[in-house]
Amino acid sequence: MTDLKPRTDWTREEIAALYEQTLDGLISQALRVKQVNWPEGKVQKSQLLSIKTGGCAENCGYCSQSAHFDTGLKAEKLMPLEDVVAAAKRARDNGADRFCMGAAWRSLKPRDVPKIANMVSAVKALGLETCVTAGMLEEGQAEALRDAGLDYYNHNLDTSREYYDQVVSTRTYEDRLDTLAKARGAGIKLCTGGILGMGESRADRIGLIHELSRLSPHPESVPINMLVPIEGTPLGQSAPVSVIEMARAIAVCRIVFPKSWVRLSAGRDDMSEEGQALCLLAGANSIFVGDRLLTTDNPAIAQDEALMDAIGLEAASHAEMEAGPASGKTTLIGH
Ligand code: SAM
Ligand code: DTB
Ligand code: SF4
Repeated sequence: MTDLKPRTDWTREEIAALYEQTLDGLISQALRVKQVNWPEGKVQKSQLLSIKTGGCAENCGYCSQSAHFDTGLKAEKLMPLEDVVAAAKRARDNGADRFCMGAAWRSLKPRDVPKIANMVSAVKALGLETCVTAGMLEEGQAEALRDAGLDYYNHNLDTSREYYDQVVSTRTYEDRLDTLAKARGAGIKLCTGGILGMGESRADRIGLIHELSRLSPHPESVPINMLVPIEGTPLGQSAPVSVIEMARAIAVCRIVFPKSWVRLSAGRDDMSEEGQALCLLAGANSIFVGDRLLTTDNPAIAQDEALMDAIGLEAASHAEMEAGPASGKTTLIGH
């Protein structure tokens, strides 16, 4: 370990070597990185709200909200501002520090930008960090959202470049990278990660982490989702991924993204307490709280509190969250 900047020049082979070592070797390496960069070891809490549900033009094979599949989900209009604010207040009461507003859109329409901007400003005024995920961005839209107070834009790469067309065919990997560049260009922090359990190989998981590691600077937030299988979608019958594989991917992310929040995202409701504990011990330092994600369930707050107590993990305060990783020290692994 040396004091150097997070690396954006990882090779796939180096990431594969991290991923494929023994689990105790991998986790102990991830823990060293965590201790240097996140000495407080606190867990950041985000809460999601689906502000525009269903009827999406994209055909993401995992998603309950695509208009291409019959998942039984009713499409809804954009939620009124006051309902969003009320939900954000509840999230703050739940101890969340970041509020993530998700819209089932292929891309953000010019007419919706002022509406989303108003939501961002109102949520920011509650003292919460703001995050939006609303599909592809066009020129100038990221700047408008930034000016409204947007901290993060979520836009997941989901899987490797090679496996991408097995998951979605209505857009390309390059489209995804282009929107990430637009958000970054406006000075918005990036939240981007992927999903495990879509029938991809381990090489695809390594490929995803490699693509994410090439983003410079690194995404500030890296969500790792376990597929929540949705009946009626092409991926609804996928074989579940093991929690040990989730822990491996998270530990590799901890090492490769030493200064990013690595989130154990969707899928916790299908995991045992022990499984979640393993992923947190492997280096995840962020979770979604509240009993709903976008359209599926998440563990209840009381359950999460019991889990945190059992492991002895504390929630990060707003100030600690804004301060981010320990300054001055950076960890370089692999040299
Ligand atoms: N439409 C926007 C987009 O695709 O960027 C935002 C909403 S979309 C639901 C946000 C992310 O949630 C997806 O990129 C995907 O990674 C994750 N996601 C969606 N459905 C999921 C599922 N069933 N299981 C796990 N993750 C899922
Ligand atoms: C992310 O990586 N996962 C979140 C958030 N970012 C937008 C969404 C998870 C959605 C899980 C399925 C659902 O609730 O519809
Ligand atoms: Fe639409 Fe996003 Fe769902 Fe894809 S993941 S179908 S873009 S809401």
